[in-house]
Amino acid sequence: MQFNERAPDDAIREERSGGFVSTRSRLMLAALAGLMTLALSACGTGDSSTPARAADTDGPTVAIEDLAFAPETLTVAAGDTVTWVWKDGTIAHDVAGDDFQSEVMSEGTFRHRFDEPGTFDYVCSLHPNMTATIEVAR
Ligand SMILES: [Cu+2]
Repeated sequence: MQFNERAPDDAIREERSGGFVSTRSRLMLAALAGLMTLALSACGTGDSSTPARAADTDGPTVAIEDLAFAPETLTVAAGDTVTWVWKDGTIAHDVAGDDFQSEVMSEGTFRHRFDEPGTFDYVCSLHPNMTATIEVAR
């Protein structure tokens, strides 16, 4: 009777009051299991159709690795906070824009909120060929 342990209590009670034929019970349990699977997959679909919620939680991110910013161009919405994550071992970098500037460092993160729509170019001041852009959409 292992399947009983996995069924909700309500389902078990219903089964016991309504029937006594074990085959019928098993069929109903199978049907219940099918419904639960459907419900679970419906939930999964709902989650994946709302990526904006996950983005709100985690925020847009730029990795600093291999002497480059990745992605080189990142598009965000006005009001988004971008997080740069240092992932280049012991190589030090910074994030230098017109109105945002991180420390020179080799680990950790830097965050800046972009309130105004526009195109914001920035570089690493230690490696001027490390150029990248934040595009802030409306
Ligand atoms: Cu650099």
